[in-house]
Amino acid sequence: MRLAVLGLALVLAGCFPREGVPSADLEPHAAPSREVVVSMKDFTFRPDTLRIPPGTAVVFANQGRYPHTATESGGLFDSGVLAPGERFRYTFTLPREYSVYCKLHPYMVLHIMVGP
Ligand SMILES: [Cu+2]
Repeated sequence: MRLAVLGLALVLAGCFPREGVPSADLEPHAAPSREVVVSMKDFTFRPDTLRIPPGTAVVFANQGRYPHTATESGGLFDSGVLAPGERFRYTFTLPREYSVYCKLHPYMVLHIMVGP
């Protein structure tokens, strides 16, 4: 029991800034960043529908065994060919609906709704 209390105290102590080191004031206006991973595997985007707040970064991760692309249908972005294991990241800022597909397998489609 005493060890557990000591452990907790150490964990709590680690949460407080060290003397002389600025902490939370470094970036007072920075919004918390958010990231969502979409996997490209078995010829589908997973998940295939996303609802995210503006400012969210989506990481398209090819976790399959074949190359894929993450291409926005309106030409906003195109990952180029992603080999297995490669990733592409895009931050969605404008609130609207987006359609992302794979150029190599156009039946692979992902719908993204950016909004509150
Ligand atoms: Cu593909």
